[in-house]
Amino acid sequence: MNPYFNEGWLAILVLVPLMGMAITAKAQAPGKAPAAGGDTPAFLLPALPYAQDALEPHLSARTLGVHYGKHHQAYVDNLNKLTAGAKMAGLPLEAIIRQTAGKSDQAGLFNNAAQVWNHTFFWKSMKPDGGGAPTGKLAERIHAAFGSFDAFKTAFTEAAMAQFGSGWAWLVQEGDTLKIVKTSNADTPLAHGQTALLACDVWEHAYYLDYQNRRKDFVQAFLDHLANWDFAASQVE
Ligand code: MN3
Repeated sequence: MNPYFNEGWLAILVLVPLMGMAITAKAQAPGKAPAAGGDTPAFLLPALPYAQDALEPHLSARTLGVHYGKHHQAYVDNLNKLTAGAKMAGLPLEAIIRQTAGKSDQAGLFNNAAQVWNHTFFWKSMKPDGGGAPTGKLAERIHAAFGSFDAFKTAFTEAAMAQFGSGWAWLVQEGDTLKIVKTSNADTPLAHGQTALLACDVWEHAYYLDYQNRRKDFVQAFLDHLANWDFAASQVE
């Protein structure tokens, strides 16, 4: 009697049903529970407004790849986990941020929702060949609020440097006035009744691969080469 004959048939007898189960399981996974709305997450990572290498040499593709592809994506993923099956999942991001702001029992939800919003705003606050000075009405309002554009730049840099640890520097509109504010961690002007015009992320992950501990050089590059003043002007109310 040939022992290989028996083993071969044994293998076929065991493997064929297993393969069938695998194929069936694979075919069922993507379409499971279509009646419940499928697996489409409530919040998606918005597309970057430019290519990942478009801000070089001031911000590298490596920095943008990690910052957008890992950090921003993680905030989106966490937000989806935290809102899964909850009523909040159906609300606009801004409403979640306003509803959870200042509530210590909802800090996780606030932090992730606000960071999704802050980063989307930050990408729009930059553009290739940005920087320079604003024009038109925004320029007039900056002069009225800070005395000159140079004075604005000095004050914005000081705010970015004075933010101890992780956070953000912002140009905001509050009523009829423009202000520079800094916020800690995920905190955002949205939670304080202010309208954000321009954002600079000063978490170390925003600049460390390119500038290491030289936050001031990063802020300078942001103002001189990246700031998108057309976007800022479009946000003025
Ligand atoms: Mn960041």
